[in-house]
Amino acid sequence: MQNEKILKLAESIFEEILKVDNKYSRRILKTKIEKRSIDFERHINNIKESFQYEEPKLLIPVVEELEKIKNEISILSNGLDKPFLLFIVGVGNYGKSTLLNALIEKRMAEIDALPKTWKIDIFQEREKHSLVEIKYKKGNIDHFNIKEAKVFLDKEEEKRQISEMKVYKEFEKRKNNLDTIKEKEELKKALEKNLLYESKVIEVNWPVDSNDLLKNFRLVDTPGLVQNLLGEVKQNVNDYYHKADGVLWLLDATKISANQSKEMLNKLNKALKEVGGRTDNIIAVLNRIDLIRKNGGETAVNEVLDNAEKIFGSIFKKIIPISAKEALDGIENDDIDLIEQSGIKRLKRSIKNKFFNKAKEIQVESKKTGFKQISNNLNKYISKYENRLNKDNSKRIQLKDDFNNELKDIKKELNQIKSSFLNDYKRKIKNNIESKAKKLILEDDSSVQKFILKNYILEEKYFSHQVKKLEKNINDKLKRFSKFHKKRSRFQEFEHLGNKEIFNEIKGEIKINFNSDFSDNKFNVGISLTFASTILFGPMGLVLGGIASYLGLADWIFIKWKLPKIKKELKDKLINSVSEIDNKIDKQIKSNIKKIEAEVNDIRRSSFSLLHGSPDNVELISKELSNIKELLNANLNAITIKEIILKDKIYGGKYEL
Ligand SMILES: Nc1nc2c(ncn2[C@@H]2O[C@H](COP(=O)(O)OP(=O)(O)OP(=O)(O)O)[C@@H](O)[C@H]2O)c(=O)[nH]1
Ligand SMILES: [Mg+2]
Repeated sequence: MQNEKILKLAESIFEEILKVDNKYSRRILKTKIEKRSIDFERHINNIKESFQYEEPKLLIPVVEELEKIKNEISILSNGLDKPFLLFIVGVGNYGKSTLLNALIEKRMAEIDALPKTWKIDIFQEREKHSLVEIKYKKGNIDHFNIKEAKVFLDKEEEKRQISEMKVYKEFEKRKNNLDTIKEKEELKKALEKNLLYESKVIEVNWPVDSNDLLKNFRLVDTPGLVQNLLGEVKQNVNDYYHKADGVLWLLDATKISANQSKEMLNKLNKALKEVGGRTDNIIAVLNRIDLIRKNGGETAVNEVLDNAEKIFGSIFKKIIPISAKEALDGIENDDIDLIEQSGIKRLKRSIKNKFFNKAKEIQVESKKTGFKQISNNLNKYISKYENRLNKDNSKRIQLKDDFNNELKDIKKELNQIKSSFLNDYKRKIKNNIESKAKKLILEDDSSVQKFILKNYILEEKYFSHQVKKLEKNINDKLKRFSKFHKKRSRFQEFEHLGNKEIFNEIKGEIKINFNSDFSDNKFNVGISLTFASTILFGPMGLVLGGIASYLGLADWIFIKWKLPKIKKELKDKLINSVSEIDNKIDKQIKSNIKKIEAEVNDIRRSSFSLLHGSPDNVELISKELSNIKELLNANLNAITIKEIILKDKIYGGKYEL
């Protein structure tokens, strides 16, 4: 009891220390994030090492995403040493870029430009040099001068747009050949995956001449609602919001309408929820106030502001009305009155008041939230892949079991078919020998003998026909079996699109082209050939040679003494031949089945490997993914007394306060 009390007291004292000394908590947070980043990398490398020689189509993007996130985590942690990162966010084209330009006092962010979703642009105080810094997903960095950077980024954007167009065109061209919505969705995904240009750039840092604000803040322009060519409206805020220390949330004054208040609030709540629901680091900005003023003067301005506060007051404590356009125009034309009227000064004051004094504290909190958000997103991403991996892996095991069982069954079935045919044949021929051998030996013309043997005893024509039927039956069964198992054993990235012809056409999509109808194999158990050579032209025929020497003997001796011998000879030959045939056919069936077995096993294994890497590594990959999830989920909160006591254990003894 006593101990617990002391522990609690110490803990609360420590929390106090953390509150007082921000630097301290930043260091702890940094150390924690960095340590996690190292572990993270180790797990990623373990996964990567498992598929050195393969390029598993579904796993590679996971690894790439993990690497990107690892890089983002380190950007996040490094951000703790940098000026406060202020994002300008808004779900429509409400003037974000215009406001950014007004705040940096220079027209740098493009106004009325197509929003770019694939990177974030950070505007910050010019340091020693004025080079633009471009950061890539993998963590590497390039430096360009402003002109070069613009050319480079424009090219990236152009590639993106051309590829979007391509996706759109291909989709339009192919969609009508598909029946279900799922197929269409998969086609979209397949086309995007194969044709969409993904820039490697994730962040661009633009150097700007310093001003009051930029001494302490870095500003970020973001795209608003984005509608892509396939008609999907996407709000990508979630992709970058975790990076923000603070946010200017733009609202459009011309869109504030008291009778749509519920709808507007719901929309905003939805957007906020997507970015973690945090509002304490947001300043709400009501833009385009000049248009309201122009139409209705100050009364209208006050009314709109009142309405905005009524609608959003539960979320934003304060809403600041401005005209970004007037601010920018004022700055560019040195029009002090216009600047004054625009409201930008008040906004700047609010930014300073809200963020400046507590900047470091807010930053620590924001980075923690950011880390949580990254973790949540990545968790979802990993879980989605894990589900697919588990599903495919169980399917693989099930397929293998099923196939092995069915192999036994088909072997048995073919064996039965073959045996029953040969048994019937034996019985029938034995009867023929019994009833017709006499006729054979009473004939002295060898060509007639041959005729009798062929047509009456061996019933050559009839059995040739029967054998052909048998052969076809067995071949067909093998073919069907092979086709069925090859087809179902193949794993495919896009399950619904299946083997649709349309999909195979997508360039570069299928590297190993499994024959699409799986009927390449011509099975041949070679029964008719084996049969003909062994029975019809073989040993049975040789018996005829022996018959000739009996000629000339008295009929009664011949019949009484020789006939049984001939019969026995024929029957023996028959039994031998049939068992020889039996063996030969058996061998043929077995070798065909073995071939099917090898092919099916190969299709199952290699198509699985194409998606997930070798089946032997599934366990390792699952383990590493859950390690990563665990790492992400672990609490990042400020250090607790427990952690201090156990610091050697937790930080491997290297941790220093
Ligand atoms: N009247 C008026 N127009 C504005 C104001 N702010 C921006 N605009 C205009 O609104 C249009 C869109 O402005 P942007 O700054 O490009 O808007 P954005 O939010 O960056 O848009 P996206 O990047 O497309 O999401 C431009 O034509 C601006 O001139 C304002 O305060 N008043
Ligand atoms: Mg913009």
